[in-house]
Amino acid sequence: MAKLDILHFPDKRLRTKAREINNIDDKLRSFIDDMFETMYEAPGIGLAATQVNFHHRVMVIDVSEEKDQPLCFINPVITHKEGVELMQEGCLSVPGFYEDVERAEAISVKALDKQGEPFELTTDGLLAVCIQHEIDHLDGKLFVDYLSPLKRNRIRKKLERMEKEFAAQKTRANSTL
Ligand code: GNR
Ligand code: NI
Repeated sequence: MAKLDILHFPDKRLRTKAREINNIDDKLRSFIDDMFETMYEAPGIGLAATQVNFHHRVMVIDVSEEKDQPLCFINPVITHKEGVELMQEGCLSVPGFYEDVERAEAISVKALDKQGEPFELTTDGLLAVCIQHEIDHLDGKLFVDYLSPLKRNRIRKKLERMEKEFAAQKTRANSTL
């Protein structure tokens, strides 16, 4: 098992459209285990492969209180949407920012599980929001895209500044080794 590095907005790689997966093998399953480890450690309730620079359609979610209900979706497709709902969202690729986003209130989604078995799920609430958020990642989309350009640019500038500060700190740490 290994913890993976998470890309941060405005990294261009987060804009990549992920490809369909047509081969579900042990190598992919081991990568999925790494995704779960990365998500639980973060901690987050979901993680899309795009966020860890793997541009294939796979995502993991666990919205349970006890963190004992792991869900894995391969090639997820939303087959039905109903209603609208506003929910405050955050994202591991946009650390420290939380904003209201409008999403479908209830959805049905079909996907393949880790064994390659097809399943379909109808849900609402946080799980429905999270599924829509993760599928957006696989399409190169982020929750900040739903905000005004003004808000999005403010977030981008703050994160760019933090990233620079972080890089400078790493350089200082290395030069004292
Ligand atoms: O951990 C996360 N919390 C969250 C809260 C509200 C709506 C969506 C999310 S997903 C996020 C983890 C993440 O960035 N997944 O891509
Ligand atoms: Ni996210």
